Amino acid sequence: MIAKIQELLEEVEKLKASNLEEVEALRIKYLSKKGSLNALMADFRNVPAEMKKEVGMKLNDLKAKAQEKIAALKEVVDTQDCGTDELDLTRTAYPVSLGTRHPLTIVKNEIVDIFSRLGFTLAEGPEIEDDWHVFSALNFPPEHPARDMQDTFFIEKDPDILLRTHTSSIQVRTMERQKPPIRVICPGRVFRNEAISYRAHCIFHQIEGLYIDEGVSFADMKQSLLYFAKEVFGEQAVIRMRPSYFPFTEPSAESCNLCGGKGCNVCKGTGWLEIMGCGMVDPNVLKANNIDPEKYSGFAFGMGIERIAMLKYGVKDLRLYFENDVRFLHQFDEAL
Ligand code: 2NL
Repeated sequence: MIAKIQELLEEVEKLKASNLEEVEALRIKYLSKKGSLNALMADFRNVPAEMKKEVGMKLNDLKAKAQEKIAALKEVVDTQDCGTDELDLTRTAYPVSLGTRHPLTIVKNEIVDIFSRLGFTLAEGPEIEDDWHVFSALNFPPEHPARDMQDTFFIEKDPDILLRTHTSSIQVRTMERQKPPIRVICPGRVFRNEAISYRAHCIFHQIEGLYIDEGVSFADMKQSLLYFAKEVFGEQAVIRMRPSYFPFTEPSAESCNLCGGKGCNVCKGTGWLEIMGCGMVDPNVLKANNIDPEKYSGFAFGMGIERIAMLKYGVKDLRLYFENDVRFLHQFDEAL
């Protein structure tokens, strides 16, 4: 069997054709239902079990090479045909298949759009940052674990240059440039020193929002985030807030969305899914950014775009977002 495969392989490699009819004849001879490759495939049944793996691999290889060779011959003949006087008016005018938006881009655009309807404007910033914009201006104490090499990718030490671990640095840069009222929505890539698995990656995407003005309250935050949940997950969505902790907000909360399905394994039977973190901007953060905490207050929130996209589309493995396998990406054509 192996000798036969080898023989066919050599034969296939030497194939020649000078027009489309000849290519088609070769295709029928080798690749059609009654072709020589299928005949070999039928013999595969009689190969002893211990040889099946080796023979199977060789057979697959032969099939791939034969398909490749015949496609290459067709390509050559096709281009040659173009050189003749005969114009093929039946060929597609634009044989370019269009790409689609990445699911994370679709979800990011949707979130930006929802908050823009609440008066938030888009802001972006650099991925390579300094200590001030990522940690110090956000009330991270000097000994906070996020400042450690284990959690953050440092490019240089003293002074620290690092890859941003959250997009809050964009809001800090906004506060540098602009006096309140401030209402910004900040999407971007962030980087953390984490082992890659189905639920974690060292590069992922976040979107954060910040609203600062006179008299901004926790109730304003709750209502804005409820509007957001209804827009993303549907009118039936309800939220609840659970106390949480972030260095840059006080009080802080996790906003959870009620999951519709009974026995859903994402919510582990509790019925609630954490969708984002949020809170009232800590007065220390306002002070560090030259905003008077006696006059102004604000709320901020942050969420992982991968997480929202996972909940929205039921994607179970985060790594799919980064592999760019078109069989995965094309499933989001409809969502455009
Ligand atoms: C999460 C939590 C959060 C913020 C981000 C923030 C930014 C400034 C001031 C205060 Cl400039 N807060 N951002 C606040 C609360 C939560 O993110 O779980 N992110 C994925």
